[in-house]
Amino acid sequence: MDARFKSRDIERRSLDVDGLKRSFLEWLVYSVGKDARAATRRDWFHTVALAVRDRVVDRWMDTTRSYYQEDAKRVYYLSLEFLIGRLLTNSLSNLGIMDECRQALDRLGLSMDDVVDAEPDAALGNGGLGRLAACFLDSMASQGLPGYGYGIRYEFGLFEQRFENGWQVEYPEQWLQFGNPWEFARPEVLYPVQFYGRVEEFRDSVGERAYRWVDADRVLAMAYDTPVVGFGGETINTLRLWSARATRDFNFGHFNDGAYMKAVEQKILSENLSRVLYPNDATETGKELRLKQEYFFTSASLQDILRRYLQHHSTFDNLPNKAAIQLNDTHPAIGIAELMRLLVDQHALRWDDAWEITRATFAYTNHTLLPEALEAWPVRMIERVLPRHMQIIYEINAKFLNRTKAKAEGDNARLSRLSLIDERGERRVRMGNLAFLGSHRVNGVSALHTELMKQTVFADFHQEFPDRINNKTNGITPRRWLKQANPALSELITTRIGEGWISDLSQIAALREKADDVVFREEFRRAKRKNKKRLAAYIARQTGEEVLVDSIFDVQVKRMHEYKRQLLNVLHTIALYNEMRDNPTVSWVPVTKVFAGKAAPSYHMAKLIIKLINDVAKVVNHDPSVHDNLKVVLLPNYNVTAAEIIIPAADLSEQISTAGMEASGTGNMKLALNGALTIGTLDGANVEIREHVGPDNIFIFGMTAEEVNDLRASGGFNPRDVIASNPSLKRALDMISTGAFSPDDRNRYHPIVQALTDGGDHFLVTADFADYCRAQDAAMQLYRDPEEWTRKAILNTANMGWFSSDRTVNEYAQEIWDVHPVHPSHDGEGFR
Ligand code: OAK
Repeated sequence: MDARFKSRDIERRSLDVDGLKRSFLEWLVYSVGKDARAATRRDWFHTVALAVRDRVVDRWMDTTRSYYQEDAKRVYYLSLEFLIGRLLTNSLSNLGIMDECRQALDRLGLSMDDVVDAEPDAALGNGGLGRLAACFLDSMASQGLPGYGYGIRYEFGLFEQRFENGWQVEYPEQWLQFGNPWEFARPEVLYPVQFYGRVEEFRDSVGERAYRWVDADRVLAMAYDTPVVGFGGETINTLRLWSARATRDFNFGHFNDGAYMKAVEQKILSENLSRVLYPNDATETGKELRLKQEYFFTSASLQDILRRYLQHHSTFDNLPNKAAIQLNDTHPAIGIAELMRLLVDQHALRWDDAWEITRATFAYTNHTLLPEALEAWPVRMIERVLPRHMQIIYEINAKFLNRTKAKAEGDNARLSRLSLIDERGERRVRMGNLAFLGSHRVNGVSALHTELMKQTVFADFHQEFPDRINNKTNGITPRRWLKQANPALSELITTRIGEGWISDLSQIAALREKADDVVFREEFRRAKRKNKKRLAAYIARQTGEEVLVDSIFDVQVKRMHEYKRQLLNVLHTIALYNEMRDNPTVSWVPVTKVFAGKAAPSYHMAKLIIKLINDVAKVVNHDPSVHDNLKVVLLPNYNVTAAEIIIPAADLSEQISTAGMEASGTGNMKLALNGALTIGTLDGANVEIREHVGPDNIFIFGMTAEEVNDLRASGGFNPRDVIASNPSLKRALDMISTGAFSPDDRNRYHPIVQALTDGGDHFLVTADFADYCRAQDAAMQLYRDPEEWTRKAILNTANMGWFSSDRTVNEYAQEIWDVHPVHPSHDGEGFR
């Protein structure tokens, strides 16, 4: 071999400081095409990312090869969203070469932080569901599980949020503008995906009735692969994202007509499919383009899965033993009809055999019970866009209802609830029912949520299939959410208990005994204070507001939604403000209320709540009579990177949804793991967090899900009575309604006041207000005693081990997927 190539080949893999430095310089010149003197921070980011990527490629191929050689059962995680965030620190940290990289950059006169900051966030998701998918990818790779992510390579991720005059304004998020160094384009991995057209019936070779989908429009799905680096770098899995490409024959047809401009227009239109992520978190608007996105990525993924399977097999009997397909909510649920179509129409399987294989292959995770979020596509739309799938759905439904009819004993109401078609009003396909019926396992994401699934939306299905629903409480990856986001605390932990916790978070329980160690408490506080300083600087940069590092950092970060009750927090803020003004001589515990979160662009109430927070902030922050004891900040553009700065700095974690409405929450887990005390309702995973951290180390308040249910069943309550009996609530609401925070437009908040009063207060903000204030007071009192507060904070960190997504993914692997770790064989130099 040419000696030069050989030395470069070794260079690509070397992990020491000199090797990294040489390879940075080489990449900068030969791939980024810049001279070190002219290079921008972004150039350096691309350089470093490409050099790091070099170091995973061999192991990535080894991993893929071992899966292939062992013909291992794979799990395919189909998700319309992957909220990944930045990858540079993640890759370096998982490869164990963070320090080496920092030193190499140092020798080049560069700051690692600047280089890291030049990376845009991969924000291919809205919130909880998308971030969970990203945590699962990390956990699968870190545990050697053969897991693939499949989704869409959106050209525009979740919009960038800015505040203009206190209002949310959305800007396009152009994360691909300067290229994406992590991905590998695979122009040869292309699958056709069809839309529209019609179905033709014909007789097959043995005279059986068969169907084909004809006269359809075609789009191509092209693959982009991103390596998913597991902790320790042993396993490198694949995230495959699809991008829409126009077909060539599509264009040629128009060229022959001479309609050149039309051809180009059509090309742009068909490539719009993967242009933009829909910005609605957990609410569905029923747009045709969204349905097409769902089918587009699902169909391409299934074609790819079958192609891979057929490399080793000639019949489909073994598919369920070689592939587990997890549906991340109902967004890919059309895949059930699609797999049936592929097996029956394209591979000529008998219906019943195809159905058995399909059901044994799919499993479905539900992420919300909110009625507006349960997907139900108009039958007429599916008939038009996916005519063959509509027939298949009817057929699945007919066979199921026929079998059930006998047992239902004339209970037609029950049958119509079980039907895949909602016949009330415009006929619609209930995607949840389709997902349930076409899966062998269905799960909720916290113990409470799974129980509520059984009692509410899926009650009839649960009766019909009592073994199908099971619980898989969510988790979070300790690599990103403790090791990387919180170096101060993670280094402290490692000095005391070793680094085993990084890949086995249950080991963090060894910190429990340290809660009583006064020296450890001091060090724990020091780490928290360092993070709070970092956040204070960030707040100053982002909002211009100076906050007291020694105030309670009371944090509510999540999507803006009425059920998450940011309003409850705002009302408490106003009440506290009034108390501080009324009692200026009392020595108050200073409080900084930190909010962050995006509202869906069409969700007017959520946007009005954003404006209210900003208006309240303006009044409170500039009122000298509260002596800086209270500050309110709403940080713009909450995303994964912002979360990594905010979460490690939190003292108090707001998890205050109306009980029964938050399926799980995962921010609650990140905050508690980083030593924040939770103030929360018994909702979602808060219930399990209380069990793990202990009732003395969490502030629980408010109605339970059962009480909420009973109250609603009994016809609700009159918020006016509650308000009248609570002077501080009344005063806060009066201030909002008379324009104390909106002197320029005194009626601005009428819709909010209306919703909380005559509107019936659907989310029970007023009903929970008094108890919330009691819990807030208890938190403030505790904060006066730093030793006791720190003791509880440490116990939170120490008791959160169970909430690792490694544990969650293992439960899926054992109880749903039946997949097992594979240990790739690598030759050459390894990672630590
Ligand atoms: C998004 C779109 C449609 C349906 C649900 C969602 C969603 O993000 N749900 C959230 O999923 C998280 C992960 O399971 C949960 O922790 C949140 O409670 C839930 O709201």
